[in-house]
Amino acid sequence: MFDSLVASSKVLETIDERLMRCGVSRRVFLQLCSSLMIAAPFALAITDKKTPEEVAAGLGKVIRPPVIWLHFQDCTGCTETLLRTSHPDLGDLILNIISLEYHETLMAGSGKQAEEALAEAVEKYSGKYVCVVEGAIPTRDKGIYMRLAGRPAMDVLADVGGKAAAVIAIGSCAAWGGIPSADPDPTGAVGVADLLPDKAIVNLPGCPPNPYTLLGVVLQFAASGTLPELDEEKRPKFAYDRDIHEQCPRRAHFDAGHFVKQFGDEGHREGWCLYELGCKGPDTHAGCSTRHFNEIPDVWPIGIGAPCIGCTEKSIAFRVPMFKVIQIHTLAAPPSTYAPIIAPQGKVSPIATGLVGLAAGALAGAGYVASRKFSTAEADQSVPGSGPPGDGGKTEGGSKAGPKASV
Ligand code: FSX
Ligand code: SF4
Ligand code: F3S
Repeated sequence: MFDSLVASSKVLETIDERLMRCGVSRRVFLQLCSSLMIAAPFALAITDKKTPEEVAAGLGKVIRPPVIWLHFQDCTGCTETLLRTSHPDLGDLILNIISLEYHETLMAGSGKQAEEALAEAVEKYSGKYVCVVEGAIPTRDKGIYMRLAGRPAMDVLADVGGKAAAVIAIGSCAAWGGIPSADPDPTGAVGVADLLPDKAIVNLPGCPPNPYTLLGVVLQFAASGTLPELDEEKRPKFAYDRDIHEQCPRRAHFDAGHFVKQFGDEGHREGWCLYELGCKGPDTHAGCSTRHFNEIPDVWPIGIGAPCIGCTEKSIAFRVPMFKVIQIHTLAAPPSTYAPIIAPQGKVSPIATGLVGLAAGALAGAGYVASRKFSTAEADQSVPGSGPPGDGGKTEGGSKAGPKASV
C-alpha cells in the first residue's frame, strides 16, 4: 500500500540500533514484544510469529517510524495512557521505538521553537511519517474555537495530516468527536475522518484506548508499509473484533442472573454483573476485558466496579446516558451458551433411553435456571433489565424487558 520505511529511509536508525545506543536491555524489549503478541495475537503481520524472540528479531530491523503527534480538543488521557505504563522502562521503550518528532505535551520547546520543529519534521518526512491525532477538531464558525500559532485546528490538520503517509486518530475524540461533540456540541467538534475523507485513516477509539493497539498499528506500518484490516468504523479488527460482554470476567454472574442493583450493595462488593447499572459491554467492541490498562490486572472500568460506558462506540459513548440500561442485540446473550429451555423432541431409540435418562435431570435443571433468567415475569428481579427498584422504566426504549433471548 505504501512504501515501506525500511526500504525508503537512509537516515533513520533501526529499532535495534537505537535500543543498543540507549542501553535498553534485551529482556525489556522481549517483554514488550510479548505484550504486543498478547494485544494483537492475530491479524497483525508483525506479531504473526511463534515466539517473542522471532517478533523481536523482525522488529529490530525496522526503521524507527517518524511520528508527528497533534493535540486538539482533548484531555491528554490518550498520551497519558501511553506513558503511564506500570513499568517505567516500558514507557521509555515505546518512545525509543517510535521516532517522535513533534508532541506538544512531551517536547521541551515551545512557541516559535515548537512551530519550527513541526514545520521541519513535516518537510523532512513528507509523505513518510505517521500523523497521530489526539482530540476532536472544532469546525463551527470556521473553526475559530481552537487556534495553534494563529491557525485554526482544521487548517493544521489539513496541512500536517494531508502530508502524512497515514493518519491514526487516537481516542474517541479524534475518531468521531468524543466528549467535545456531546450534546450541545458548542464547537461543532468532529473526528479526523470527517475532515480528511481521502486519507488512509485508522481509528483507535477509546477514552482512552489501549496503548499497545497504537504501537501495533504504527509498527506494522513501519515494518511493511501496510495497515491492519479495519472494520466499517475504520477500527483495526485485531483490537475491536469482539464485544466486552463476550469475555467479561463478570459474565458468569450475568448468566446466573446476579445483578448489582446499586453501587456499594452486596452484589457490587461481590463483583456481580453491572448490566443493571447501565453497563454497555454487550454492545461495545473493545479488548478491555482481556487487555487491561497499565499492565495491572483488573485495571479497566468493569475491573474496578464501574459499568462500561461504551467509550469505543460512536453511537453510545457520550450519546446514551451513562447509567441507562440498554437492550442486548448480540448473540452473546444466553441461552446461545446454555442448554435450550425446551429440549428438541423426537423418537428415542431404546439404547439411547438410558443416556437420555441420565441427561434429563441436568437438562431439566438447566431449563429451570434459564427459564428463571429469561422469564418476563414482572416479579422476577433477577431478569436482566428488570432494573433496580425505582428504575421507573429507564431501560432503553422504555421497556423493562431484558436481553432478547433467541431460543
Ligand atoms: Fe478524548 Fe484523548 Fe478521552 Fe481524553 O486526549 S478520547 S477525552 S481519554 O484523552 O482525546
Ligand atoms: Fe460484564 Fe457488563 Fe456483560 Fe455484565 S453486562 S457481563 S458487567 S460486560
Ligand atoms: Fe471503554 Fe468500556 Fe473499555 S468504557 S475502556 S470500552 S470497558
